[in-house]
Amino acid sequence: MKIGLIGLPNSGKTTIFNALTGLDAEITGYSTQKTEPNLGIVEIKDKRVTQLSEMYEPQKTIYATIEYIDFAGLSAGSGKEILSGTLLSFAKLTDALAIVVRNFDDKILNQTLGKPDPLDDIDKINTELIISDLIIAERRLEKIELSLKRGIKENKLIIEEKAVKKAIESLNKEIPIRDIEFPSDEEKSIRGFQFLSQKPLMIILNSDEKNFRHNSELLEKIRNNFMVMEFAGNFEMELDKLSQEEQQDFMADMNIKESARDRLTKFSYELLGYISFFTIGKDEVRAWTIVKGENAVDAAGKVHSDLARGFIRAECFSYEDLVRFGSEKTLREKGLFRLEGKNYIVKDGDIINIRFSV
Ligand SMILES: Nc1nc2c(ncn2[C@@H]2O[C@H](COP(=O)(O)OP(=O)(O)O)[C@@H](O)[C@H]2O)c(=O)[nH]1
Ligand SMILES: [Mg+2]
Repeated sequence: MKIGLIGLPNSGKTTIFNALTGLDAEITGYSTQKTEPNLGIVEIKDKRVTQLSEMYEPQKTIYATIEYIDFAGLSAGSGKEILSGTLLSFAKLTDALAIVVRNFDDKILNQTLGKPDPLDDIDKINTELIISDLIIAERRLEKIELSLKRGIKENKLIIEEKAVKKAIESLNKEIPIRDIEFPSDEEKSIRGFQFLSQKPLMIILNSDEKNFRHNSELLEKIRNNFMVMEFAGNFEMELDKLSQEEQQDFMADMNIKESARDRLTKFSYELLGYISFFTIGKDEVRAWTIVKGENAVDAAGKVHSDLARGFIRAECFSYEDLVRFGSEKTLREKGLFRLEGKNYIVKDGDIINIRFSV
């Protein structure tokens, strides 16, 4: 899963990126010369995977990962193409975007940018995303219309024209593409554009150590429109550099129950509707990510396209049951070891082995 951190300059994107990845990317401190994004991959230390690894002692244990992309150079109101080509190409690769907003006082930032105004900043960034999409959509519409004028009356093109027009109409009213309901053929026709305002979006309120946990009113307001979580960016970045023990002490002081990394992981799964299933064996114990509602064939396809193509049955039991009863043998005796067909909807924590033949 790939999450892109975007936001106004000096909102704390890189600080939060460091807190999430444990990396040490340069904090620009008021200047934003850098335009290359920072990239960091984090293993999701799902305790269930660790436990399965202890039980099966495989040669390899593979956790799911989240990749964070910290974008520099997105600034509001520049009036031209805000996202440069490189940035846009990276942003397109993301599964979701997280807008980092400044909710901390800083003498110099207060003088140059004004006092923190999270709601206004969220508006500004959303407008930027909408403008970026509008430029792309309008360009595409011109091309489509040109083709239609030249007499190319392909059905595909006509469907796409409808979708793009709908998108432009909403964007002009500042409605993100995410909020438009397209018939599935229209949705498919524009999927390739990877419109930014279509991506699942969350807000990270980057608060001061001092006001952290005292922003419930503000959070409520943001929550009216977006999924939001609060970080104490600087504090949590520093925290990551300490020993495990010290971290625990400081977190207890701040009444933080889980690390920034763990909180954002859970939150991202929720935002994207993702769940986990596992494959086990002597060679490998591995976590896989799937969208809630996907079936056994979809799960098979995550592991290998051959498994989906030649799918026969899924042997399946739950992690909870395995831990409760201790062995696959007992699960079989209890009837908890199931054989599921193509339409079986995968549940979080399922342990799956695909029977297939190609
Ligand atoms: N007080 C405070 N300052 C922060 C916090 N997060 C970032 N900063 C400061 O804000 C400035 C910009 O941070 P940076 O992470 O480089 O922002 P970016 O431009 O969005 O990547 C730096 O001087 C940071 O030290 C925070 O949570 N609290
Ligand atoms: Mg930065």
